[in-house]
Amino acid sequence: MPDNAQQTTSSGTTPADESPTTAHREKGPAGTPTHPLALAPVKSPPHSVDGFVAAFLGELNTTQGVQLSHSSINDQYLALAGTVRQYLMARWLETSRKTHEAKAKTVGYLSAEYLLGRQLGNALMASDLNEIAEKGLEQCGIDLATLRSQEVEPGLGNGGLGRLAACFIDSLATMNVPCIGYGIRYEYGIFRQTFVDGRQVEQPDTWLALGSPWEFPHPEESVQVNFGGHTERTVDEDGRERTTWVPAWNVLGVPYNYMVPGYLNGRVNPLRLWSAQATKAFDLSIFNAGDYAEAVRAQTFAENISKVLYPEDSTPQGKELRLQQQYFFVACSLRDFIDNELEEDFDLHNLPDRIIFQLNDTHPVIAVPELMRILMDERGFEWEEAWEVTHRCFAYTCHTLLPEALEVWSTDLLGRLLPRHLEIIYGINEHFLAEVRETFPGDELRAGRMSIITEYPDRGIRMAHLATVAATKVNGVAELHSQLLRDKVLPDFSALWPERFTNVTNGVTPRRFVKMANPKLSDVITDAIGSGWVTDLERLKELETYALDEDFLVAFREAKDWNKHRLTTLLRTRDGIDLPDGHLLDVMVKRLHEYKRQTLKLLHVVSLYEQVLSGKVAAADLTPRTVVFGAKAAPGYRMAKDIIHLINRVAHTINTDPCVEGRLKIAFPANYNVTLAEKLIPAADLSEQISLAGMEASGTGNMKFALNGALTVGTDDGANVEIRRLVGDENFFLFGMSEPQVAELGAHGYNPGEYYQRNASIRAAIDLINSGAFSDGDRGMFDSVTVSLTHHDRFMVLADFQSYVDAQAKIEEKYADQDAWTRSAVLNVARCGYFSSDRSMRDYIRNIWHTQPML
Ligand code: NBG
Repeated sequence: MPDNAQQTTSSGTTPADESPTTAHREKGPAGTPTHPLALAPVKSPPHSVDGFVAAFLGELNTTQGVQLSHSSINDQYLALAGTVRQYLMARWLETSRKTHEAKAKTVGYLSAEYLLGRQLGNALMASDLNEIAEKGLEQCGIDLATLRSQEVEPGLGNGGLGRLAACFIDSLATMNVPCIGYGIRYEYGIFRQTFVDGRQVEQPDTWLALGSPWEFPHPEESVQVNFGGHTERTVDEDGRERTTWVPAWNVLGVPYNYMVPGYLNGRVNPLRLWSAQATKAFDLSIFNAGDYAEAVRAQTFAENISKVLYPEDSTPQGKELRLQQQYFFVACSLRDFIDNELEEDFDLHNLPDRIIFQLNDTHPVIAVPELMRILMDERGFEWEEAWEVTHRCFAYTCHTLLPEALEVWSTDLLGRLLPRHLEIIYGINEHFLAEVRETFPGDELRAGRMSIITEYPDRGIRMAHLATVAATKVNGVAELHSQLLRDKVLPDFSALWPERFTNVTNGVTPRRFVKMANPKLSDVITDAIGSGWVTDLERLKELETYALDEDFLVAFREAKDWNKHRLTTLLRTRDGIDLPDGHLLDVMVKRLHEYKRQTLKLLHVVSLYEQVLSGKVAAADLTPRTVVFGAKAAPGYRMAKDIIHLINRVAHTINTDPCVEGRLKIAFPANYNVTLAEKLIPAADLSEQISLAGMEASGTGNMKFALNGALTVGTDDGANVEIRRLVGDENFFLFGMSEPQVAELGAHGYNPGEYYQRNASIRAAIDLINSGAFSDGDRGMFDSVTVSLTHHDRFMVLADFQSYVDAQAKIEEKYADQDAWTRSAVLNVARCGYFSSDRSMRDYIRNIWHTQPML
């Protein structure tokens, strides 16, 4: 806590004599407008080239303060964004008015991450402005594509979990479902990755540096968030015991609203991201005493809360700041919903009729005790009443199976930061364990296993248990994952409450990841079956008959070639990488993690190379192949960084060795992000989804590839299982152990050394790495990786190696028959309509949220 932090009252208001820096928004109409224009609906500029140009020039002149002739590209980009905003604005205001009027039940999506990707393209598409903008800008001598590439994407997430949140809010807007996305406006998003001598170096992501035209700050709607202090018991006028939290310090949460436009449907939902500020931006007393540095320190302390996204996605970082972030954004969000979205006299007993908060993993779970606190301490609810409401207001999605990724907060830390919440969590646990003991009398071992509190290694709160106890529904993100969640991660809970557990298989938005990312394929599809698939993806089924239509296959292949060409151009300018023509484009893009097994892909490449070096195979007999990697490693994850280094060193050696020139290449463009994904995925022939079975909760990249006409080589893991079932065995390359086989091997003791000894290709590939062939003769450089693979690898790479190599041989055989390959690719597209996030949203609505689309 900063020394000069401000004491606050428990109700979250600033004491009157310390004038707040912000004031709450007045409720209700600001006054009675008399001017007729103020009464008329908000107008968009005309939907025409002229209307667009006028609005654009207006933005340039009045917002950017420049003339076209003297404008920079950034000016033009900002003016274009401003223009598109003008078109969306009327719809946004109208959506908000209608939603309030209808008192519709809203989805409050609570997520610490939103990996949004660039906004401009999506906004243009959603408001049907692409052509108009292109023509209008052309008349001003401006190229739309240049302005598009000026945008720095908001990378406010690490990987799949954050991107899923972005897909879900897109779908809800498109389906006309009221939703507020709540999250954090990180000043620095996911780091920018560069490579120096093949090693990952992280640069800060200064995504706000050139201005952020998509956000609307509302400092006047700031919310105060309290931390620290202690609790006091008092007796109220009715003689009931009450608890008051007397916090020690506070910060302000400033909301920044983002538009989430539905696709061509007139709806624009809000995404509300919170930014932390010092309660008093400038502490006058300290300043007057001459301690300017101390005043600024207090400010920095507060602003740190929303400063950076934690660059982790599957291991918790027991960092106090992270817990501060979590509480910060949910406290802001609950207060915002209750104070600003509900009527003033709203009876909070009915809160579940108006909101369902979806907990995106455990990061927002502290919202549970926060709602209990609000209801009991601020609104006078009794425990049972408060619990009844709280329970019905939350649902929880788990996104992992890795035990180390399940968050546990030490009670010391939590008690210091949020003393009242810790008391409430203890209370929840007490009530919960009473229920367990009633259902399973005498089973103390079970009670211990289920307790929200763990005693080992230190006393801590198991956030997944808290979430499961609180939520109306708990879901995994693919069928296999949901089953393992029930059977292996939370079996005692599913025995107690079987009906609470459900599955919702993930999905991806077809707007961004097919229509926008792959315009050529989209045209081919639309020419064949009409444009309805964009919002009704199951209609892709109608493409099945086209898998035998020669003209269609040609058009389909042309689209793929066009995408490859586009990627080639991009990588040449972006990274100085040359993609050879005519190669099988074999793509593995995702976070770098041992369980995802980038090393398996790399060993395959090393093995191919070794066979040529040793003369076992003639280079001319290799299927020409370029393997593309894209991956960031969490900065503190040593092994992941070593693997990146190894990939880059192998790439350097192979790419410069004439003996495999034109046959084998590795491309590893740095800084894989949504923007790059949109170019890479449509170009891919082969999608690598090769995690150890039972480790990848779902995967969503796998869906994007299949929908863009790549064939998958994959294990029976996550959503791969469902993809394979839908596309058919003959259109999917399955390899490796199944989850039960993995479990069995684990139970018997996995001994990678045996595989190394028995399998000559494995031995040759590993030995080649150990020989220093990729490290200028330095034999020890990659010991960390090879020792792990051959001695104690939790993710059993060597056990699946031979099966993977066999699958690759089948892939090459099929690829040699381009017609057969293309037919399979078409069938992948045709049969993957299920993986639209619109379908995921329908599942959530039907089984979990019980909300309604608005008419
Ligand atoms: C990730 C899983 C993926 C899954 C996404 C979205 C986390 C903690 N989990 O398999 O690893 O597709 O969540 O559900 O980021």
